[in-house]
Parts: sequence; C-alpha cells; structure tokens
Amino acid sequence: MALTNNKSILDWIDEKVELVKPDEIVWIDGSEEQLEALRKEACETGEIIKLNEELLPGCYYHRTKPNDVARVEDRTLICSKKEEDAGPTNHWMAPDKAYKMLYDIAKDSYKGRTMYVIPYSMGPVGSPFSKVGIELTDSIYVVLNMAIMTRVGKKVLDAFGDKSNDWVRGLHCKCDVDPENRWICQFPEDNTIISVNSAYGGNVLLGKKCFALRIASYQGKNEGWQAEHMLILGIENPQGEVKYICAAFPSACGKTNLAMLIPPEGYRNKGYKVWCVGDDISWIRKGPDGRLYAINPENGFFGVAPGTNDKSNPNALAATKKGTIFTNVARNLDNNTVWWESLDKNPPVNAEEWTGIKTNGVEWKAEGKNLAHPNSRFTAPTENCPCLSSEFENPQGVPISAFVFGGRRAKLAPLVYQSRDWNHGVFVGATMASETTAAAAGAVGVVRRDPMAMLPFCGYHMADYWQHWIDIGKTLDPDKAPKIFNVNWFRKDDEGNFLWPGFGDNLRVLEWIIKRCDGEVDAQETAIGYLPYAKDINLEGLEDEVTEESLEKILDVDKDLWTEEAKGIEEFFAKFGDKVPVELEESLATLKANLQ
Ligand code: OXD
Ligand code: MN
Repeated sequence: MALTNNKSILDWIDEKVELVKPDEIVWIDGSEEQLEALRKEACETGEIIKLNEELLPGCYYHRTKPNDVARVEDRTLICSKKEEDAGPTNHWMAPDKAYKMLYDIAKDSYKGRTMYVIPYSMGPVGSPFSKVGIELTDSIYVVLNMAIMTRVGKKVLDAFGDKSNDWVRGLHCKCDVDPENRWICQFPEDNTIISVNSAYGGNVLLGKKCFALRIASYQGKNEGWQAEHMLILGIENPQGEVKYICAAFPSACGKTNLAMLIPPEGYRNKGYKVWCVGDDISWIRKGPDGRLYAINPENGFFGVAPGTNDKSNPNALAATKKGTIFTNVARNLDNNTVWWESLDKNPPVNAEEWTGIKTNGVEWKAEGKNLAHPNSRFTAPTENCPCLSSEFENPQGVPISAFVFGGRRAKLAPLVYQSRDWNHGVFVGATMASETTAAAAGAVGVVRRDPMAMLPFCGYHMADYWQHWIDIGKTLDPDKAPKIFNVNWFRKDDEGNFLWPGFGDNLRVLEWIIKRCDGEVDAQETAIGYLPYAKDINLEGLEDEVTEESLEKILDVDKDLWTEEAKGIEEFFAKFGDKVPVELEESLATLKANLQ
C-alpha cells in the first residue's frame, strides 16, 4: 500500500511501474520488522549471508559480480539540456537521447521481480538543510544499504507532505549487471537519477554520490548553498570548546581516518577530543548569525575496508562490529567472520576470497594475491562510531571555522599553509591535485587535478562551480567566513621516506589551523600563502620521529617546483576557457608574480 498521497510522487511511480513492470510493489516503511523480513528473504536467495551473530551481531556479507566493483566514471553522465552546462570535466548526453537509451534498457526489467519504493531523507528528517528522495530498486541489497546510509521510511514522507517538486527521483534497475549497458545518469534540471546494470554501492545507493553531490551541487548553486565532498570533524580543547573543520581530499588520502582521528597521547592526556560529524559529504549553508554551518546528509559510513585496522582507524573498525553490511571482503569460514588486507597479520586459513573461491588465505597472501577486493566496503551505521559527534543530528548543523583542502604531493606542497583570503582559498581548492598511487591503475606519481575533490561529483560546469564558491564568499563577512587551508601529509625525502607520521599526529597541524582561525598564532607570508613557523607546530612526544629540522624541510616552498606547478595550473585553467572566474585568474597571476 502506498505510504503517501503525494500526487507528484504517486504519478511518477505509476509511470515507472508501467515502464519496468514489476510483479509486486513494496514500500519501505522504515520499520525494523520489515527490514528483518527482507534480510531473511535475501539470505534465503543467497543475495546476502548472515555472519557470526556472536562476533558480528546483525552483520551481513554480500559479493557483487566481479565486473561490478567500483564507480564507473566513464559511464557516469550529466544530462543537462545544454552540453556546455555539464562542462569539460563531465561526460554529457542530451536528456532526450539519454532517457530513450535508459528506458529501452529498463523496459520490463522488473518482470519476475519486486519493486521496492524507498522514501529517504538526506539530512535529519525535517531539518532546513534536508532534502527528500525516492529510490525505486529491484535489489534488497540496495534497500538494506540505503536503510543504513540514509533515513528511510514513512516518517520521511509524513514530514514532506504534499509538496510537488522538491524531491529527487531515482530509478535503479539491476537488469543483467551488464557492463556494456551500465549507465549512471544524472538529470540535474529534472531532479532525476537513473542507474542501470550495476549493483555496486557508489552506482546504486542513489542518495550518496548521485544525489548528495551531483544533483545537490546543482541545487546548491541555484538555491545559494553548497554540497561538498568533505568530511566534518570537531576538535574539543581541554576547556570543552569545540571547533569544526570541513576537509576535502581526493581518494586514497585517508579521509575517513582523518574524520575519526585519535589524538596523540599527549593531547589525550591534556583532554583533547576529536568528534566525527561526517566522513564524506557536507551540505553547507549560512546560518542566522552569518557563519557557515554544515550537516552530514548521510546516516552511515560506506568505507573502504582494506587498510582499516585498530591502528589506522580503531573508530571505523569499531563502527563495523554490529549492524554492518560487508561487500567484497573475504570471509573466514572457520568462524563466519570477515577479513581484509591489513586488518591483522593473520589471514584466515580456511577462507573464501571476495569472488567466492575457497582458499587457504595464508598461502593466498604468500602468493601476493588479495583476499578482499581493494575497493571492498563496509556499510556501517554512524551511531556505531565511538567518536560520533553529539551534534550529528543537530538540524541546524555545526558552525565551520576552517575549510581544509589536501592531496598527495611528494615534493611540492608544504605540510600546511593558509590562503591569503577567501578568493585565494577558492584558488587553492580549485587547483588541488594528487599524485597517483600504486593502488590505482595507470602510472604512479602522475599529477591529477581534482578541484575540491569534486571532479567526478560536480553536477554542472566546474568553472560555474568555482564561481559559486566566489559568490558565496561575497555574501560572508570576512570575520565570519571560514579560513581556508591546504595540507599535505605525504611529503617525502629524497630516499622516498615519508617526512610526517600522519594519522593521529595530524591533529598537531589541525591545532595550528584552529589557532590561526582564532588569531592566536603568527605565520610567515610566502609566495603561496601563510606558512607556520616550525616552532608553532607542537612536536611534544614526537621528538623521535620529527625534529624541528625535518619539519623545516616540509615547510619549505621550492620556487622551481612551484613555477612548474603554476604552469600546470595555467594549462588546467585553459581547459575552461573564459569561464574561469577572474578572481582565480588573479590568484594565478599573483602566484606567478610572487615566484619571480
Ligand atoms: C567514495 C569515493 O566512495 O569518494 O567515497 O569514491
Ligand atoms: Mn567520497
């Protein structure tokens, strides 16, 4: 039975039912009884496997088809009416053509299957930040993941009422999981997402990248707010004051680890605490006091499993201990639990690797093969996270003191620097780049520009998006605007050793950032912005690893390298023609002049 009388929602669903022809329609009401019945059903069909109830209560295992293990950027389209509105960094298709292509694929594809109607809210139900979506799917796995990652059910529809347009339509059709016919399409002008022939998280949990970043970034541009690929964390000082930071990093830079950082011992003893509000996405808008406030629109973590362990991220690991769905990790058949690379040093002897092949995990590892897929994931409820902020559900969000951008640069960027002002900070974000690691296919060490870490997630023209940042800045009182910084945890010496320990010790850098925001510490002006004096980064307890001398090394600005960088930026901007905001051209000119 339909859970709403909202005519625009019911009409759209009728249309889609006519198209895909399900045998049955089930509305997801958000009740535990209904979700439990779906888990049972999915266990019976083998779609998911129940894990050891004693060791991992309420946890399930799922594997995708081996051809369907990651987001597919070359098959992700922005279907704006005009091609130029998608810009040079997105793949585009005309809406008419895309709808026809997708409807031909989707037609009758639910025959013999059930249509699940998932009403969901991105953000706390009823918050002024929040937005509603409906996802139609033929996958119970998607329903169960969406029920962790978002707020789902009748309460969402009740709060939404009979408004007619401000909701996002999402149609997911698993079809035959055929990679040749896989498409993830966003129609920003229609508030619509259609995803076909995939069953992998990032392509099918439509609330996440598709809505909360691609569609929402476009909505934010039109409505005066921002959807950003940023974590949100709160730093509590010994006096109990909490300051919040939003930070954007390209993938493979430790975003989830930073969001759940554990302070170094000396800081813990003094009473410092770090609170996680979100690990991936921020929705940001101006509050009544003129400051920027952010919420995490999600309700769960869709984290990469390999690399997560009790040293790198004990909080994330703890979050996966109950009510979690694991995708494409390995299974320990002795005790029906899960395993992934670097979880510990003991791969299971009696194991099933991620594709389901039975193996001796120890030998498998000895042969250098992975047991878990490198992009295997956990879907864990935020409420499991031991350091979840008490402000996580605050419908007004948290006030942001600083924006932090970062990337992986072995030689170039110093450990931290501050932009001269808002517009220069936008330039720093727009020119963000990271060097590729061995973890991804292709050459290692190649510089890849990823503005604000939004390259695959901006739902419109990237240069218009930069302009939106500039315009937001114009509405802010400079005293209240977040300060903008860049960090680089990945500087290496000539022998290729990392010069900074990273992980919890990154708090030392965040502390300097907060002090800068509060006007409590001086900085030196350089060609690229304000850098710390080495003495102002607290190295207490770290003396064995980092000396003031080695710190000086990661706080230098090499003019030759930066001159090269300025050339790279110029080439990058050239892709956007005359759409690059003049403020960013000015920042580039200043950088070049400063380097002379
Ligand atoms: C993610 C991503 O999965 O950014 O969060 O790719
Ligand atoms: Mn992400």
